[in-house]
Amino acid sequence: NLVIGKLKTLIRKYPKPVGIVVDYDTTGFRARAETLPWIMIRIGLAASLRSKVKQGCVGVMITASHNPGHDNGVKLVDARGEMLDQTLQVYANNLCALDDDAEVLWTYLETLMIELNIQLNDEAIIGIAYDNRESSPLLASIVKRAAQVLHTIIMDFELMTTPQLHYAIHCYNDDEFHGCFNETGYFEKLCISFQNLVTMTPSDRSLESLAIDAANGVGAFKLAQIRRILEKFIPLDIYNDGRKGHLNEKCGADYVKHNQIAPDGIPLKHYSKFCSIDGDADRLVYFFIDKNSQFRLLDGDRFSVLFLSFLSLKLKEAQLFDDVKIGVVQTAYSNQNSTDYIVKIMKVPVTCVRSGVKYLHDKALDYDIGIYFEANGHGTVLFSDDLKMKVKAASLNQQRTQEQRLAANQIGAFINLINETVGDAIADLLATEVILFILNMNLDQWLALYDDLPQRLLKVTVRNRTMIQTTDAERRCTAPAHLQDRIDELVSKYPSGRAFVRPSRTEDIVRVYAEAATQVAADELADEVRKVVEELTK
Ligand code: 16G
Ligand code: ZN
Repeated sequence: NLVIGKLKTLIRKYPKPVGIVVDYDTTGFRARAETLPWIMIRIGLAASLRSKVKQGCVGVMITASHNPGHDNGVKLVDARGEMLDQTLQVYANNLCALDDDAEVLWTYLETLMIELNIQLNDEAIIGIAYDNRESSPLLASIVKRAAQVLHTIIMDFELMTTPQLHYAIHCYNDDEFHGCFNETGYFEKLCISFQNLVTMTPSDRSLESLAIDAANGVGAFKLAQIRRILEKFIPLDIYNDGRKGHLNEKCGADYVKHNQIAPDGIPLKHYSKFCSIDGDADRLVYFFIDKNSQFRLLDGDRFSVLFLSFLSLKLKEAQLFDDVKIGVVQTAYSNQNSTDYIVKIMKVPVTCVRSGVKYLHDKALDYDIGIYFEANGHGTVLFSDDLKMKVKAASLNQQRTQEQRLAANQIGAFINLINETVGDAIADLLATEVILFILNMNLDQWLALYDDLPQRLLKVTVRNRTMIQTTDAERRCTAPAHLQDRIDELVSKYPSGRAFVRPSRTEDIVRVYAEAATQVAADELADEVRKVVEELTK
């Protein structure tokens, strides 16, 4: 059997370390790069089977996002450009759990093929991309060789951001694109929509320079292309551009959000607005230094509010607002004041779901316009086909006033600018810039829309984090007994208090989150909750 022979060669070259256990969930695998080659064999096989089942192209992204440069990881992108379906997660995990033996793997693959009603010779096609880590090309080549064992066509996209790959897979499988994707198409989509939005807006102002911290990641190389194309419209100055600094080291969206400080490597004095993206360019945060020399952060919640403000205004101007179901999706980490602003001031519904992009994305599909952002800066906007048609019709309808048609055109161009497949830091930053331009707002004014409640996030190490179980979008605990009652009791002592506890899915720890009217109170509440968690998990 040829397949077994080829698998044997791969396994011999990249053996599975003894006793290792891994878990693929919606966030993919992530670990020290040198521990990953054997996993890439399983990923290549799983991706190939998935493609045969879906009769479409699936994607494999090699990246560890905001983790340090010595780590790496892998994520599968499903045939519509979205995150992986749950059943495939099970297969990927099963493949990893099996003995490191070609015959054992093959037996399982055969069972799966019968179960999934596919054949070894069925067509399979996968697109592989990677970020700029040193370990990435080798890991990608292992995925490729393993997939080829199951007769798979490979599209080698090489260096790309995670959202670019999602978009590429979407295009490949969408009839409208005739199964083709090239990077120029992606850049054109973003830049042309951006230019359209700027030129169609009557204004004698021009866009101010934006200083971008690119985390020394793959985004820097892609942004350099966008910068050239958009030169005449907006000066984009790229720092931490991967030429000397280390990936995600004292820079990038996660570092800035987590530590609430400016990244290294960016001249703070020279600009009035800054943003940071993460290592694979799917997260974005903005920041600036205010007149009191204070660092001020604009995180994911702020994008929800800004995008919503823009879209509701334009829907109203286009006389479309009343026909459209618009909603925002957040997680428990979203600041309560952002939720209150959206619900009470903007009168738009907010749904809270458990953290993990997939859960936000799925919920956002319930709306004509579903805006979702995690507080960490990952998010996008989804538009229903029906909404797209209405907007198009409104922009062409000669019976409408010029103002109404302009607003519809602006919404149309905005839809085109957004990467609907997944949060895309580059698309999101262009969207943010153009909204600020159209609404004539600076970062101060954006920040002043509402004040964040002070918050505190703590990590608690416990014996076994699975002892903590949650419900209600991770906002309440169902185990261990009495934990929730004790948290409720503590929270009731603090004005505007809110706190929750959840086990992390990416680290072996429990996270405690608290909010209250003052920073001292938020710190104290978080600390008291931490003590209760420690006591009840002993
Ligand atoms: C992953 C998720 C992110 C989530 C985080 C929670 C994706 C692509 N990423 O990074 O959305 O916020 O996990 O991590 O789904 P935690 O369970 O350690 O708090
Ligand atoms: Zn990322």
